[in-house]
Amino acid sequence: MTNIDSDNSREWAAQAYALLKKRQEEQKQELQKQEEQKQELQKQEEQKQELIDNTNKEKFPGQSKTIAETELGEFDDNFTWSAMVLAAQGKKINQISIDEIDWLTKLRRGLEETRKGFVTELLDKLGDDPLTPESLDDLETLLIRADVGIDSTDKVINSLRTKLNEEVLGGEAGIKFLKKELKLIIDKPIKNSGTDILVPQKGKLNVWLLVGVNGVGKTTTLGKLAYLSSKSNYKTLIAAADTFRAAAVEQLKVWGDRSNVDVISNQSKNADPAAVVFDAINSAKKRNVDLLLVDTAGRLQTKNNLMDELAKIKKIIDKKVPDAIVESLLVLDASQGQNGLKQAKSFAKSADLSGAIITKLDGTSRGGVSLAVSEEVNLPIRFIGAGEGIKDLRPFNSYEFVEAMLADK
Ligand SMILES: Nc1nc2c(ncn2[C@@H]2O[C@H](COP(=O)(O)OP(=O)(O)OP(=O)(O)O)[C@@H](O)[C@H]2O)c(=O)[nH]1
Ligand SMILES: [Mg+2]
Repeated sequence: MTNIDSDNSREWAAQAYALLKKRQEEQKQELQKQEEQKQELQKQEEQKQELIDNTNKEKFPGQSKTIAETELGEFDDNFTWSAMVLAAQGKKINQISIDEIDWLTKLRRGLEETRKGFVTELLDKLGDDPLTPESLDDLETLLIRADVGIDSTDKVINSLRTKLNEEVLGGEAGIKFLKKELKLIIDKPIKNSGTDILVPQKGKLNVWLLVGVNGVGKTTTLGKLAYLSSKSNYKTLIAAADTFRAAAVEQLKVWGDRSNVDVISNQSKNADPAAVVFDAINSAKKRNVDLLLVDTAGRLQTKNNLMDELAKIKKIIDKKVPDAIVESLLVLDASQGQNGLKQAKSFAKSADLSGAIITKLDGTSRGGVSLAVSEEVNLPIRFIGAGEGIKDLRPFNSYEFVEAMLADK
């Protein structure tokens, strides 16, 4: 990546910042103008109708549902770093958005604890000296401590060792090589899947099942996905197939409401999750839906029940829409570290998974578990979540992830 300390980089970032600031001002003015026009129209309508009733509110819907625009923060080191990460991926100055900068800042901040665990320590240990076999031993310990997993760690350390036999590596070159190796590990299952970024295929019904143990963030992630999907103009629908937890439907409806996406549910006690999915598919077909997001239960009486239920849901989908594109996405809470990895392995054995979503990357020291999931469970990571807000989920980008995990400042 470009060195963010260089004058050129700062100058580039400063220009990007000025451009975003200007764009934000223009947007604010435009919004204000629209708001004034709306109010003016509303006033005229009210004057026309002697009877002022609630119908006026219905004519101007959506105000409470509008998700606030992200505010441009300070021009600081976070901004410069984020702008540089985007620039290194070929983004031009006028292609950068505040949302992207905001996300990268969050990701970098979120991975701070993971980073503190090893990069900072590693850099302290290395200083400017070349890497030695002893520093590799330190690195090995640090990687294991960051929950990168034994297999991934072995792979990285072996590559570094081979490299050290060939040439002398200084601290900075060592970090660069390390980033490359970590990226290779995360990218492998993504490359193998043949799909770099998971998006719904147009013209077909796409069904994404969110599965995982209780409390990992399935419902929250589904809410964020509904927002991303509808914002990207995919016709989206939610199926509330967690019928085990009483409050699950209400929780989903709140998310559905925020992104204007309907929720298909059955509130009767002990409703059959597969029956909810059945209804949702009918509805999806009628409405020409692109993406049906299915929330599933994280806890049932026994683990076998959970797997049986998922199998039943899948069977219904296969039967009703054999040409649907089905994705079973395992949601994993990064803060659970190796425990999360165990869950992933056990789910992968019983449920036919096609990808993983890593959540709660904000404020955990165990972000390295993402590498273990890629290496040991061979699952492509599709999205990552770093916060409880509706915008705190993004398609997974291995370059950004590794840069954030190893950012040296
Ligand atoms: N900090 C943080 N919290 C999150 C994130 N994703 C989810 N959460 C929180 O984790 C808690 C559990 O989230 P849910 O979405 O209800 O988890 P679930 O997997 O649906 O849980 P069950 O339905 O009980 O199985 C909630 O308090 C969420 O706000 C995240 O990326 N960051
Ligand atoms: Mg849930």
